[in-house]
Amino acid sequence: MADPSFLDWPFLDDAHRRLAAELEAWCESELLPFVDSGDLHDDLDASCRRLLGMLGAAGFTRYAVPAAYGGVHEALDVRSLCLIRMTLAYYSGLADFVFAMQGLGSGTISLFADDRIKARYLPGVAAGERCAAFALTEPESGSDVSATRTRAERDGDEWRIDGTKTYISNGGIADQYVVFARTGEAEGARGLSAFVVDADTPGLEVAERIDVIAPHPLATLEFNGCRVPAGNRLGDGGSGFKAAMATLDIFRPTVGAAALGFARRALDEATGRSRRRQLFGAPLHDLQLVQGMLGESALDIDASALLVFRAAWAKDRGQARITREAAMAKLYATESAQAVIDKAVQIFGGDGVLAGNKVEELYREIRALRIYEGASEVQKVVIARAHLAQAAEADG
Ligand code: COS
Repeated sequence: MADPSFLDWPFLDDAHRRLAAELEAWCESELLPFVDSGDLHDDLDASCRRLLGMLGAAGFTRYAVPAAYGGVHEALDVRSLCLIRMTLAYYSGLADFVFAMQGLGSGTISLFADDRIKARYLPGVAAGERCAAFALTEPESGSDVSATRTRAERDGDEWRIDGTKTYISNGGIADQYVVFARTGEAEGARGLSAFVVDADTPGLEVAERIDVIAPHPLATLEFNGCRVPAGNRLGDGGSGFKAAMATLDIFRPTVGAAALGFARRALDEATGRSRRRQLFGAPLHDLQLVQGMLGESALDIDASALLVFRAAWAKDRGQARITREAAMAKLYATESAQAVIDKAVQIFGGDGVLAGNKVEELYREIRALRIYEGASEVQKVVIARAHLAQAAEADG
């Protein structure tokens, strides 16, 4: 079992410790039997719906939404989101994915929509009855959000949306999408707006399902004359870029938390292997090179946890922007989890690359986290800009 001592750190309070214990027990009694049943990837869409139902019935999806609309905390509690992602990821990448998308997919609504839209879309997300998605990326704009080409034009009391979104998680199974489109208030970043679009809106089609190394529902969406009511715009016209960034600020630490969950599992697997496996007449962990790998991994895991829970705590205690802290948490936790998992595969030797071995699964699961919600290179730019801004401010 992974080291639980981080739960005593001052970033967390008793409610978090209770949540961690409750979730751990649920994972052992409910999630693990489902994951171990082995048919998780036979019908991916059905598994995701089943996991969503399970997470909803257990009350965990309520953490993805504010209390006024069926959630647990008055505002999204980032430490709870991180704890949940970290724990689910330890047991199942797919379970973590399903939970994460309820938060990211509805986050812009929670933060920026008016009460009527919140009341319409959030309670179903909290209950695990409506599946949410976040549609930002396009074929020509991933890291450069200001290059978004999808357009939304006002036509009477509706918006008409045209364009293509790709790599959309939950694409094809979501009930609702938060979509970012160019509304033309200005060039670049200042001319985008966010909308919520029901999945069954005429003019919205799933053009293609996308297969990736760690399978989860992913699709390209086409918007062709897709009309939504004027009231489905989230926030002011032209505020879409900032809304996307503010949403990502909250969810980037949770990506770090998921990476932490994968890394914790990998270290547990590697530790078990190094204690069981005999080499040169002694347990594998007697070899100093193996100790070096275990030591570096344990260090990386604690450093990641410190950055993840520092970012989450800063947001929860009311810091207006955690852009820098969130970028550091995501960057460090995802990059170091990749290294921890790679070492675990190495410690397993040939068995580590066998299809079906847990460390082989983790090796595939971790890769996308260094890319989605802002690639590692973007996080470095964000951190450097914040650093330079601080330096300029200090100089007056
Ligand atoms: N919160 C609120 N506002 C923010 C913000 C944040 N986190 N980050 C930037 N802004 C504001 C800026 O303050 C600026 O406001 P003003 O126009 O009033 O000055 C505006 O947004 C534009 O910011 P900036 O000039 O930094 O925009 P860039 O186009 O240079 O964007 C990066 C830079 C690369 C950092 C940004 O596009 C990004 O994070 N890209 C990655 C996107 C991503 O995560 N994609 C994955 C899709 S989801 S899987």
